[in-house]
Amino acid sequence: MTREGGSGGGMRRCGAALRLALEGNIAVGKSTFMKLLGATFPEWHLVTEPVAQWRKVPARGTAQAAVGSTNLLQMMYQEPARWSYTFQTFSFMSRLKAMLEPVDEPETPSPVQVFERSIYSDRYVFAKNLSEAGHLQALEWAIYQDWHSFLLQQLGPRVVLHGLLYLRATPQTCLERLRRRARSEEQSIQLEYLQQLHAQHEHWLVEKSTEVHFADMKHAPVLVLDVEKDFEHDAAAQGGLMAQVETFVT
Ligand code: DGT
Repeated sequence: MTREGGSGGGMRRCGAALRLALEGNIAVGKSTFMKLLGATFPEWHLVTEPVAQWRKVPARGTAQAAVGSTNLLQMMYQEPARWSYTFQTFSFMSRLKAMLEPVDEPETPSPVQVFERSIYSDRYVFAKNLSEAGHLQALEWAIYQDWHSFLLQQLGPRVVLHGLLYLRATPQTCLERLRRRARSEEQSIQLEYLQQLHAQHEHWLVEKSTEVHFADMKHAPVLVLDVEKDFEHDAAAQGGLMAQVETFVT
């Protein structure tokens, strides 16, 4: 475990909830980890990723209206050059809405909020990678970055995260977990794609070589959690991971 960019005990912001994002490669185990967080810290507020929304985009006013919805996730994997920009606008918006939604009753504020992925991995992992792979045109990438920077600047404190939890495993291990869960849209995913996404996470969260354009997020502390060994059915491993998270937030 390494913790970078923060000093012990300095994360809590003047009474407001501590806001964290859970990051990591496809199929690394984020959903399982969210469930574990929920069981360990029942007073925390957890926001899962809106992947279901991307698989069922309401088709009002489109040619697909008759079937009721569109599977944008599938379209993005089948025809990345055509649908990546559309996908990134939709995934960004769903992530932003999740972040801006008021979550707490005023009398019972949760001490910690955890979001599964964020508007930051949207840009610094996925959109950046799609641009480098040639699936986002230079113009699309420029437009994406322009509105991303503008919106974050405008929203300021409302989109600041106080820390990032990075679940880390090798791309090979992620591929094995991905094949085991067999989500239909992901059948075409190859090891190379997971290697690219792994590298993007490492540049952003460990090497800090990705330029982050929002000043308040440049130095967000990162907790790197090694999940190479499967933790789903291993109580000791789960206890170790939760202890690291607890130390990170206190
Ligand atoms: P987990 O619980 O660690 O197994 O996580 P997953 O795989 O359920 O969740 P995630 O976020 O890694 O990805 C869900 C699917 O959506 C996966 O096929 C990757 C894709 N995806 C997620 N975010 C983005 C994005 O911003 N852009 C693109 N192009 N794909 C994304």
